Amino acid sequence: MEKNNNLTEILKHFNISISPDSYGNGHINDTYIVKTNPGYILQRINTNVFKDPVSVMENIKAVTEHLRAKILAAGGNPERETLNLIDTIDGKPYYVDDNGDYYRMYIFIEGAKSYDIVENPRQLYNAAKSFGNFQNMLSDFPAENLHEVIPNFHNTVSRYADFKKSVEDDVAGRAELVKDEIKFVLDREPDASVVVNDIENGKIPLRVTHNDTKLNNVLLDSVSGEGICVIDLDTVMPGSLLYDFGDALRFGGSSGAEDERNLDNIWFDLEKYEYFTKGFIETLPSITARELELLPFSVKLMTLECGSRFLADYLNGDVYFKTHCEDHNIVRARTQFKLVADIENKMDEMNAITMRIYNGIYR
Ligand code: ADP
Ligand code: GN1
Ligand code: MG
Repeated sequence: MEKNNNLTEILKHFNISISPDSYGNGHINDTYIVKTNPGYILQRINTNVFKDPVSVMENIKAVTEHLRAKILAAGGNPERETLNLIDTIDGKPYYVDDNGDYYRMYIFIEGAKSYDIVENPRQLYNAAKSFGNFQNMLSDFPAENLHEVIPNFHNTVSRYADFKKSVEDDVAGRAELVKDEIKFVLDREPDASVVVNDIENGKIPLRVTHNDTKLNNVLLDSVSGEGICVIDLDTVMPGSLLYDFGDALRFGGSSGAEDERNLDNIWFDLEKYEYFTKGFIETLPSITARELELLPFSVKLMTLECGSRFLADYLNGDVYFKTHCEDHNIVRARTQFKLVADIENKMDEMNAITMRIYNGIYR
């Protein structure tokens, strides 16, 4: 829930004297637009999700400095192609108020938009190139310098353990209402260990990844549609390329909104899969044979993970994701499970599309 802090007072610490307006549709932080010229984005970091906000800010500072140097070296515009933190009047990259809330400010990137729903598949091609390029730019970032701000964020094995605990505890007394959905998740437990095991035994490389590659976490140019800037850098941590690929298509490959109530409107769209996959593979020639093989599976895995997280939050009484109605989390979980079932049916086609794209580019 949004807090009623005095944001005008907060902004004075960034040397700004107007009041901001709520902005965007993120599920985690409170985001505000500051309509000055140039404009800014003010965010209150969600410290229920990010228990150690100082580590989050250290990660973001280090990552954005690294990206800035890469963008400059490539002749780009770092004020548009990466996030830029604005310091407080005390010279710090964030402000802590009397309640212990953490605020940060970024330059507002003009002439670009994020999308909560895909309007045409070309957007996925462009977003994929941005996410792929983001990984490329971070390929020489010293991963050991990153704090693991949410431990085991995409560890699907430990996500299953968390899920089972939520079912057992049933703190909101809702488990009886969603027995079918719980069974859907539990039936697929063997999937959870595939990527995690391969990372552990060295068959899949750890890379510095974004870990939250929703379409609304990339800004596309309002005129050309080209990918401009990858945003929402809170979860940049060591991870697998498969997490970024799978999570992007979980959201971008759907025929409808993440919280669509009419499940007849939800299916997995192979055309969208094709566009995103092309942009991603094209940009990431370093992809290994095992990663390539698991691309289609990763979409199922990340969709299952996200659905189980929405369902767990429903069982926990809606304490993690922002919700706008009483059943929001279960509505979201159901779209994810509908997608998982459809992806399972389309796995052969997804494998064929992937190999056709790869062979078309690299063979
Ligand atoms: P959350 O972690 O809650 O998802 P985000 O960092 O993704 O928050 O921000 C929410 C939304 O605000 C984004 O989807 C995007 O539309 C917008 N936004 C965030 N940062 C910027 C920026 N620097 N310039 C323009 N828009 C931004
Ligand atoms: C959250 O912050 P946002 O809205 O981009 C969540 C992701 C989920 C996503 C589901 C830190 O992303 O992991 O996939 O919601 N971020 C965090 O829409 O938990
Ligand atoms: Mg976001």
